[in-house]
Amino acid sequence: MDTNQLEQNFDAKLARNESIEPKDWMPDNYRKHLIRQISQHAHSEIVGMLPEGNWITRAPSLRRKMVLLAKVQDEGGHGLYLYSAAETLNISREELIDQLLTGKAKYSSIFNYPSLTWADIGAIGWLVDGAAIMNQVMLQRTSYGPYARAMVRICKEESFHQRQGYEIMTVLAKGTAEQKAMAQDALNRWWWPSLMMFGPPDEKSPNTANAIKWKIKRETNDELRQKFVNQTFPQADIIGLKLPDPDLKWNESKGGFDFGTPNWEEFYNIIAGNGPCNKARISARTKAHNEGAWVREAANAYAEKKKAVLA
Ligand code: BYC
Repeated sequence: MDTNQLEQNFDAKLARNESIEPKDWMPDNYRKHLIRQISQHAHSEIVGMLPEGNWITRAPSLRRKMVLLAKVQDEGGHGLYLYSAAETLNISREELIDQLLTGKAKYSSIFNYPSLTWADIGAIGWLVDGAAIMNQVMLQRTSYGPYARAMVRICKEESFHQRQGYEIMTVLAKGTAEQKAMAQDALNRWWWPSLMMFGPPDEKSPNTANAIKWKIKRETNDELRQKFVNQTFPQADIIGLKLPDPDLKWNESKGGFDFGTPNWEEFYNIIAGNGPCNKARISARTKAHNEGAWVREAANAYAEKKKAVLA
């Protein structure tokens, strides 16, 4: 088949909502787009372990510590499913990790903020995992099969993460005046960065048009951000916290909230590597990678030996 026919087949598959699988023909730009998005997603999962890992030794009770440990381990697992999905697109794990550590690949802006108090762990679970699920639910129907399948399990685990965060916030918000103030302070600091997780406004998003055309994304950055605001307002209200946005107002005609504009200058500064924790995050990942070299060597040696025995 010539390229025209291959492209027609590819488009017809997408039109029938059939998934594209690793051995199927796909346009080179589709492959590149997916490698970029899936690997950035994988990097976000493993860098996302850092701000929360920061609180494992200081969790306020054994129960809290066990739950947080389980959550942080889940994030590591998500990274693994996603790196594996990216590898099916013909790129090696080494190359992907190298792109992260040398700053060629991005990871979510949200993980470049510090986690200052225990309430931040509640806010991260509630808002950051909440925003992640909002995005990932649609990704269960993304057009690339391995990515969609990874998302199914990730979404189930993220729902647990969101609930554990909301539960922490609920307990603090109903506790002493000091605890409630701590919860409100965490909400104030994490709210706007959570809205930025969805990416720049649609008219400033260079990748959205292709993502929608290829059914990689089923909803745009702005559509998802709007849904997230609509969902989160009542959750804050129920536990007596206030979203830190003076422009937040119910708009009957659109059936959703109007809300203020995130500080996009801060966002672009962070994704350029200049946020409060960018350097610390990459240096922690580099250290972990270097210290894990012997594990990779041992695993590879075992794999080689097994191959030789089976040959
Ligand atoms: N942070 O054209 P656009 C999680 C970049 S949660 C950093 O709109 P796209 C977790 C974008 O990459 C987070 N960079 O891009 C939760 C692009 O630059 P490049 C992970 C961002 O791809 C709790 C440029 O800005 N979730 O894992 O259509 C605990 C223009 O943007 C961000 C996902 O990754 C950002 N927030 O949309 C632990 C979901 N936003 O690549 C872990 C999958 C934009 O051209 N990813 N940029 O140099 C996506 O849905 C999309 O890739 C995005 C961006 C919504 C993130």
